[in-house]
Amino acid sequence: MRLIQYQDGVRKALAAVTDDEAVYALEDKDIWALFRRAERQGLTPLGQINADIAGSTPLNKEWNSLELLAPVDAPEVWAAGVTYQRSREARNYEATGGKADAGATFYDLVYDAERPEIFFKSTLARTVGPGGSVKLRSDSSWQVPEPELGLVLNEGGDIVGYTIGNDMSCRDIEGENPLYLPQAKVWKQSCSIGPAIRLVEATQNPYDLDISLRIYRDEEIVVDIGANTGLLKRRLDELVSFLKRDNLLFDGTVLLTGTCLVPQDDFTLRPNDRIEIEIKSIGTLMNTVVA
Ligand code: DO4
Ligand code: MG
Repeated sequence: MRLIQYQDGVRKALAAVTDDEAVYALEDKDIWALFRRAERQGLTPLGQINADIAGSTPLNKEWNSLELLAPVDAPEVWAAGVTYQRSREARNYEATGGKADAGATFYDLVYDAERPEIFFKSTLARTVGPGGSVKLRSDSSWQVPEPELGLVLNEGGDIVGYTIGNDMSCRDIEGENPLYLPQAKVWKQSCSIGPAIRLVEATQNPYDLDISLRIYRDEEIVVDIGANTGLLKRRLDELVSFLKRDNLLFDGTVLLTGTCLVPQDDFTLRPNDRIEIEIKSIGTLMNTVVA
């Protein structure tokens, strides 16, 4: 079971999407209202949704044809880095210009350290949803999407569901100096989340999700790669425990868990590229690139 938000006339609406892709409008204004209603009824969120949709009629529409919005209004998006060997290799390539004998880098150290890399990625105003445009920075010539599993947290730091995130990144800016990380990661429309949230209780195993990245340019596919979250070096609760330590979380804080997919090193995004990131049990997050 997944939850989506969509524009229904002038109002933002919440709906449940079943595993057979049927869409049921829900009465709650957002997932938090649904969770509170479930709690009052002594039900889990999934139990509440199943009770709501039993005997009701699904919308006569494919969910992807709705005007989808980010599935949660995330006040903040944080991100973990170098949580996959593939990211470690790519960061080392940027930082050393591809020299294999450069010695241990910060990235090698953080990959093995007890404390993970966690950085501030985005705010509500900087984050776009499915179908939205992600922007390129004007002062970078090496930019890529980073497809990541996203954890949707409540204010207590519990993982309530999983979504997909795109941690847009400038490889040249970060490679020049790791202290430039905030500029390599945070700008207007540099983060995207969606298209749905899969409820925790409806997720079999978050450590076994195939994730794929496709990039289309003039309708030709120019990047087509995939990996699996089973390659994650860390546990999800370990990442959350570092994020929430002495910190303030909100209902809807999203934590991206790092990328396992990096396009070939000579690839950079261009305006009008179409990015598709897919995790089958969540959906496909599609965004177009603008200058
Ligand atoms: O160190 C930079 C961040 C790496 C990152 O965003 C990732 O591994 O996904
Ligand atoms: Mg990343």
